[in-house]
Amino acid sequence: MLKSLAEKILGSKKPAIARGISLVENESKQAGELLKLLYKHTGNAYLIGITGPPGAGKSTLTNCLTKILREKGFKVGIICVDPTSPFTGGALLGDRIRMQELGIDEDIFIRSMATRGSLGGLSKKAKEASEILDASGKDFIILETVGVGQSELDIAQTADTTIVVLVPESGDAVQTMKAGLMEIGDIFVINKSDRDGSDALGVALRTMLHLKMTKESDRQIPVVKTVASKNKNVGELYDFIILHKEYLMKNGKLAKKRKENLLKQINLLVNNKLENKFWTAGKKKELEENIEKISERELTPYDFVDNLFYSGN
Ligand SMILES: Nc1nc2c(ncn2[C@@H]2O[C@H](COP(=O)(O)OP(=O)(O)O)[C@@H](O)[C@H]2O)c(=O)[nH]1
Ligand SMILES: [Mg+2]
Repeated sequence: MLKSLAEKILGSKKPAIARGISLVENESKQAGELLKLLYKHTGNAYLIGITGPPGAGKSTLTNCLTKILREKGFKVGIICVDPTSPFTGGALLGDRIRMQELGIDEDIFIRSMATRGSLGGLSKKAKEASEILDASGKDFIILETVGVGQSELDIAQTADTTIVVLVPESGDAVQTMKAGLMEIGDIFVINKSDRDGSDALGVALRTMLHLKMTKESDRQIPVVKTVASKNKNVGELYDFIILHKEYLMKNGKLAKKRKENLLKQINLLVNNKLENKFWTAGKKKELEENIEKISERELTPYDFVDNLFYSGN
């Protein structure tokens, strides 16, 4: 059963890809088995992360980029993780229409993972979903995430090229730094540059990036001004993505980056497994029974945890 699903995914069958991603999303036991069957067929897709504040134009940019990638003959997978504007349920009408437009193309697979599970879980699921798309033969996978919390940063960091999207009204560059976005961007986009303030943001960003570059990188991080809603300058953004890809592929940087990501992924898998194994029903019950005592200072959390490790439960 799973074997035939895996084969259909490898054959790029849309319903099979959808089913595979659903297994991952629902944290089904079969998901792990499916990912094992697919793993040796992954590693061929190039992962683009697009992150930034809600409403910055990430989805609009993703659409423009996808069109360019399709014109070049590439197959594209898209995963959107946006808890602030879920596609389903209370979805934005524009987003839904765009998804339908792209979804018609046999060689585009688009999926939103906004509504289920905890955020921490979402980054793991998004990574797993991208493995399914990778195995299905997509050349490029775009991971669109809202850059507001750590887990979104985690998702962005699993990408080969991370694009940080800012808008003039999203405030000054200092805020970007605070949100940790400065650290993860391989390319910066100032979208909505049809609005006031984009020049000032551009200057501030370039100054900060220049300082950063002299400290830690041999590559100048580009800043691209776009108007995604008018498809302006997205071609330039595409060129910068390809340049970054070539930069990484020279000197084995891409392999090194992916290996580092693998180490992080394995660490997470171990932590998850340990945690699940550790918290047996008996141990959960012990915690429930003792939390009052600990809270009343009759028992220290340290002794409690020490005992928990040696209890037979
Ligand atoms: N003025 C202007 N509006 C834009 C631009 N790009 C996107 N928008 C609009 O901004 C809104 C939010 O865009 P969306 O792509 O959904 O943002 P996301 O939340 O980052 O995915 C939509 O109404 C878009 O039409 C732009 O470059 N200029
Ligand atoms: Mg969006």
